[in-house]
Amino acid sequence: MHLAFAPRSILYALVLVVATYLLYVTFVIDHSLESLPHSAPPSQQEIFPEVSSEEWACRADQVKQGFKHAYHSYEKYAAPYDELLPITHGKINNFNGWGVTAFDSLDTMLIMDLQHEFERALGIVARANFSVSSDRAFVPYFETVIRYLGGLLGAYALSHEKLLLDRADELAMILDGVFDSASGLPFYGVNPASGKPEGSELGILAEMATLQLEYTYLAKLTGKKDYFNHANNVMRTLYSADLHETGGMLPVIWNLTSGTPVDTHLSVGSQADSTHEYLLKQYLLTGQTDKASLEMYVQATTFIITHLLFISPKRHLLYVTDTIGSTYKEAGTSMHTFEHLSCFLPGLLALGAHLLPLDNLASLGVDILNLRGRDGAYGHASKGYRQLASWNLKKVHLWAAEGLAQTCYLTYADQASGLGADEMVFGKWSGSKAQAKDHSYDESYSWIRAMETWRQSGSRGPPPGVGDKAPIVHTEAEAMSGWTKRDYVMKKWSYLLRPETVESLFILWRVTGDVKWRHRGWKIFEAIERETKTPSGYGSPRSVGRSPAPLDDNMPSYFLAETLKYLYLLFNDEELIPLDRWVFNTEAHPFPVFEWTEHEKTMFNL
Ligand code: DMJ
Repeated sequence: MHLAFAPRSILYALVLVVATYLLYVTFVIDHSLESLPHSAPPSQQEIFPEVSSEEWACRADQVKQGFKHAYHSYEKYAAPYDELLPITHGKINNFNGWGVTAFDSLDTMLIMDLQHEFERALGIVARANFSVSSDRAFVPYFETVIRYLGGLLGAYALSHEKLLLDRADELAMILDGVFDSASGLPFYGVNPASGKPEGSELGILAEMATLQLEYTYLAKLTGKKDYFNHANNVMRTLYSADLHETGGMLPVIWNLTSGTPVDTHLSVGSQADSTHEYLLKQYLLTGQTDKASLEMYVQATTFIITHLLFISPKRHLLYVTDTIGSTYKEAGTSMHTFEHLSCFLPGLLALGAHLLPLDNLASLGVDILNLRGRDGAYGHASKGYRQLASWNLKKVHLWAAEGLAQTCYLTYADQASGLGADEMVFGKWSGSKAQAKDHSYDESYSWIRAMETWRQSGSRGPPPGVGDKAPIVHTEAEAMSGWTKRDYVMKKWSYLLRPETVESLFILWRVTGDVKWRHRGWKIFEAIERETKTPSGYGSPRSVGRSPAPLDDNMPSYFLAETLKYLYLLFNDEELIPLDRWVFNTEAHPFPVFEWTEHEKTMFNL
């Protein structure tokens, strides 16, 4: 039959077939990772020049000079206010008005051997009045703990300066009213004068469960049982929570009266990050004795590895994301956003792989299929636990760490400014509800699935997502013109002087000894110097896609507490703060690993 004479319905049918085929080619074949291990882009190692140990020492010194520039500017224009406004030479009280930059910087000064700055900062610490002005009725608990209390304790650990411990003890007592909930989990804030707690019955995971390291160390130093109990109560509450709905992962929102989770939104980045971090670090701080923390860490990382790690379509970049939804089914739906905040994860995984017998957890009495005595029964997630149980966990954690750290670094190296954006979206993700319900995308790009295919193929190449990749540099205009070869688009363009990526580079350098992590850190420091330095401090680039980058007028205290500290430690050859003897709190304040004495065990009912 000649086509021209075909009935209209046959023509429609043909058009339909062709259109379906085109859609299939665009959305299904393009998404399929069946051939992922074989089609992985070849490893494209960046070539870095030989650098002598004298040169690394000189680089460490340049970071120290950068710190001096930032802190001297703070002293000149802002102290004893909280933070410096580095463009207008101004000052701001945005964290209680007690001089947060001075408190947060104390132990960085000690590590960098800046004795004069330390002595001057002690004056600010001594004079700080732990109250609030009448226009602010309360202090935010989480930030006060990680920056002020953590800063005092880290500096005490390194100096044994009595004033620091006295003030830490005084501050913790002033904050104590925050625990006045039925569950004993802390409220959002507290009025330091009246002790009255502030905030709703609903708590955010990171804000209510990031105190264990600070309070446990403070209990060790003071012998006070109350501090121990606060930390212990948080850990026991997390441990006894029913997490079937979320596959064993701690969700973001909790009820402070009942001490139970109330949603299924899962995050590795904002609102959750430091709680996952403290599961491992609490175990390490207490001389590897708190088995409940270890089990929770294995559980959280198992869920993350099997449900929240994905690999991008063309460059095969490994990334970690969050989920949306209010039921478990939806909770399995990934958003494919990737936050700068999540870039602490590669460092954490590398630290755990380095210090834990992950390839022989049985030696510690831990069974991945029977975590918390629950027989691995985590609904839809159980398959993931069984899947991971068949792998060498030490290797998998280290591979994930290397792949994620490589991606975190590339999100800097890909930009015109050489700095990393605060948030990106990976893949062909539209963010629409319809796509959220389409699980085929998640299945196609799941890292653990790609790993299974890689294992079955017997490939000798690196696992999917692991191995070096070349940067693809785009200007802001290019990056805004739609989907690019980079596999991701920007969601938040700013670089807020954050530490997470250099933190992970530092840990990977210490753990693997591979100098590429140091070189990458140096490139980032060069970009910080080039793009963010002002005559009076360092500003925060509004768009990483531009060079020179337009700057916002703020210099967060964590830039001195964390970003510059980790960069200094990365370049310094002296192995200061060995990872097996010190644990960094989430604001990079180092606490020494310890063991409980028999007397303490009796006192704390251990
Ligand atoms: C820091 O204050 C801490 O690391 C916190 O846990 C979250 N991130 C900020 C800096 O990005």
